[in-house]
Amino acid sequence: MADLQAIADALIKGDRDTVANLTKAAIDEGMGPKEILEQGLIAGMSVVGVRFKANEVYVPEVLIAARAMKGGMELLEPELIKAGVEPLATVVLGTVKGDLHDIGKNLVSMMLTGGGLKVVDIGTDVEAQKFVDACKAENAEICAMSALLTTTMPEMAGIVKAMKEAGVTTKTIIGGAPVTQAFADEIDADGYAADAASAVDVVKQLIGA
Ligand code: B1M
Repeated sequence: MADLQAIADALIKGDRDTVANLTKAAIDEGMGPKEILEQGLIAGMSVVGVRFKANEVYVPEVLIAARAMKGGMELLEPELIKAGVEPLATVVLGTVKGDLHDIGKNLVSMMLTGGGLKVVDIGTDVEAQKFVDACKAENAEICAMSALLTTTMPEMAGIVKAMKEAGVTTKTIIGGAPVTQAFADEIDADGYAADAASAVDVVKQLIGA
C-alpha cells in the first residue's frame, strides 16, 4: 500500500527522487491522483509553508521542496488530466511594470502551485494592460501582483483600476517587501500577503476554498 505520508515527508526534506519514486508507486498501485496530490504532495508543501512563515526554514529549503514537488507533479499531471481533476482556481501572477525582481514572485508561484492552484506566470516588468488581458484570457479567479520597489508599488493601483475599468471581476492580491495591508486597503486590492505561504491562505480565502 502506497504511503502518502512518506511522500509528504520526502517532499519536506526536498528529496526529489524519493518523491518521484513513491508517487510512481502510488500511481502504479492504482491510487487516485487527487488523493496522491492532496494527501501527499500538497500536504508536504503545506508543512513547508507553515515552517517558512514561522522562520523555521528559509528560501533555499522552499526552493528544494518545490523542486521535489515538481518531481512528483511531472508524473501526476497526466493522471490528473485523465481523471478530470481541476485545479482549485487560476491565478495570473506577475511583477509589476518597472520592476525586475522575481525571486519572491517565483516563491509565491511555487507555494500557490503547491497549494493546488494553477499559476499563469506572466513574468516581470508587466504593464497593467497585460495583467488585464491575461486575466480575461485565462478566465482567472485571482490576479496576483508583486513589487519590490517603493517606486513601482503605485503600478499596483493602476492595475486594480484598469481591472475595474475593463469590467474584469478577477480578485486582486498584492505583495512584496515594501507592500503593506494599509497600502492594499488604500488602492482597494482584495487581498494582501506578507509572504509566499500566506499568499496561499489569502488566495484560498478569496476563492472561498
Ligand atoms: Co534590488 N532592491 N534593485 N535587485 N534587491 C531591493 C528590493 C532593495 C530593498 C535593496 C536595498 O536597497 N536595500 C532596494 C529597494 C528599495 C526600495 O525601493 N524600497 C532595491 C533596489 C533599489 C534595486 C535597484 C533600483 C538597484 C539599482 O539598480 N540602483 C534595481 C532595480 C531593478 C528593477 O527592478 N528595475 C535592483 C536590482 C536588483 C537585482 C536585479 C540585482 C536583484 C534582483 C534579481 C531577481 O529578482 N531576479 C536584486 C535583489 C536580489 C534585491 C534584494 C537584495 C533581494 C530581493 C529578494 O529577492 N529577496 C533586495 C534587498 C533585500 O530584500 N534584502 C533588493 C528574497 C525574496 C524571497 O523576498 O522578494 O521580498 P521578496 O519576496 C517575499 C515577500 O516580499 C513576499 O513573498 C516572498 C517570500 O516570502 N512576496 C509576495 C513577494 N511578492 C509577493 C506577492 C504576493 C504575496 C507575497 O502576492 C501576489
